[in-house]
Amino acid sequence: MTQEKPIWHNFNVVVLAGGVGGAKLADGVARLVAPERLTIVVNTGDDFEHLGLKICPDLDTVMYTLAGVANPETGWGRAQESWRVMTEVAHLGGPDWFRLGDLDLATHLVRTHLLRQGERLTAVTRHLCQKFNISPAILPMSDQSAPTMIETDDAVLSFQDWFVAQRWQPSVRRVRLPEDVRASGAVARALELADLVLLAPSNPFVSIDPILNVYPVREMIMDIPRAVVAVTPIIGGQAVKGPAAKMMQELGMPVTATAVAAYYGDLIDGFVYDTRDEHTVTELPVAGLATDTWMKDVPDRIRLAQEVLDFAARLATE
Ligand code: FO1
Repeated sequence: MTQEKPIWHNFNVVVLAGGVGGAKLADGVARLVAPERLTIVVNTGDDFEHLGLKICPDLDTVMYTLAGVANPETGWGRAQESWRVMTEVAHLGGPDWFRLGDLDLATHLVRTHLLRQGERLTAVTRHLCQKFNISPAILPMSDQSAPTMIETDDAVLSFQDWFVAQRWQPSVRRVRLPEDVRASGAVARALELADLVLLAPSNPFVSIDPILNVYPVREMIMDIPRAVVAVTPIIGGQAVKGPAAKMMQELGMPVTATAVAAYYGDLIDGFVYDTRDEHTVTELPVAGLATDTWMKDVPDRIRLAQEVLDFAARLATE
């Protein structure tokens, strides 16, 4: 008996992802969907220049996670890392608040080198992914710089200043996204062909919104795919890691999965939330799937990806 092909077998899938949580679901999807049918569009609002290097944290987190070389404790940076350069940078009085390991530095050096030669970020990312033997397309949301700024009670902070230097403690009044950023041609083409779009369990405000803010991503997602499904970043009223829950409070939202679904509004056809939150999910504005959304290991990533793809494909073929 041949293995029954899943209904999404011939679907083109686009995943919108930001940091660690998004990378884990993207990894699960990449283990199930044929590489030529999968595109991962990644937030670059966290990118910044540091020590003369162009740092792209979310692109690197997705790339390292799919390559199986991400640091398992932090989720960002490399596994089996060493810190000789950063230690010496500190001895020489350089900035060491943003921790760059020796292996990770190689990525930033090569990326910066290729960008200085005039290559676009999309091509540089493709080059790096080839070196890491990653087959699905990992695309920056844009080839333009699109810095996310964080408006707090006292100041407007750059993203990494707020997130790392100040450990995301200053309360957020507003997330400021740039006005005039355009999607790359590769992102537009992927969305034109998309049957399913998955919003990964990333921070809605600083990982997913920056991607939707790039013209014309939101408009294309409203029009084209047969189903759009978001996965909750909130489990049991908490964020798995990072500032999502704290930001929801500061932005005046209830810290619930339902509030995330309502936030995405009519952009999505379906919402995947955690069974731990089932008791709080009353009337959901879209189709809902309750499951264990906590990805502790690779089998979890694959299981969740399978359930999300099945759910999205059912919505697309109803
Ligand atoms: N996050 C931290 O909290 N502290 C760090 O020192 C740090 C270094 C770092 C280096 C490379 C990289 O790709 C990510 C790094 N991150 C660090 C995480 C990063 O700030 C976040 O991953 C994203 O910007 C938000 O998802």
